[in-house]
Amino acid sequence: MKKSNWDLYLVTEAELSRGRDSIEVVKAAIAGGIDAVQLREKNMSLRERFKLGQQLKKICQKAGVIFIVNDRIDLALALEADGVHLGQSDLPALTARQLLGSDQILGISAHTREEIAAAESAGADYIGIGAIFPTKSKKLTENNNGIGLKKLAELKKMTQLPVVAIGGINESNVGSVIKAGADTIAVISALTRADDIKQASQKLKNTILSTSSDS
Ligand code: 3NM
Repeated sequence: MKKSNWDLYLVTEAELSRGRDSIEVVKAAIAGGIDAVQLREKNMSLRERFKLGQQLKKICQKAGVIFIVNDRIDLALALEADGVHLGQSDLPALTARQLLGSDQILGISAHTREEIAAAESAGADYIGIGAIFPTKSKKLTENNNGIGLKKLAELKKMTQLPVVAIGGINESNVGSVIKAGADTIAVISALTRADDIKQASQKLKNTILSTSSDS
């Protein structure tokens, strides 16, 4: 993936952060070693996300952490983010790539061989796969139990691109997700709901690194 290897990717959601704002959450998670941040905040207006994004981008940039915007290519461009993450109901990946140019990171959520192939040919930099396990952080449209590790491993074999796994991942199951083939782990609640976000980030990252070096 562009701009270094990512192990741990925090997706922000202030409503799931136990009263803490996403700036506090991101700062603590950066202190704990996360590699990338995605501005999500589904319940904020575009203007609110823009204002928060301006601050998060500065914090990430200073720390050398990748800053990605979820869903909205216009917001990613306005914030001069490092990239954008799009789902299958957002603007098409090819359009996003044309708007971004070649230097920015384009992440695409994909669930099938066809979606992975389309993302690849549009110039995606990584494939997002989820939800791996049940999650309360997002209403799942398909399998409420998550796709599971076997399906993750199958999808991983269909692409040369780095795979970012998301959905219900925490300290106790992250090793199995890495072993199933995930290159990067994305989480909301494992960090946003942690008592000590810095410590939780350190632990999760260490488990990812030690599992990766074993396999
Ligand atoms: N996307 P948690 S699952 C934001 O399946 C998101 O694409 C998913 O939150 C997908 O780490 C999900 O708390 C929620 O389970 C991730």
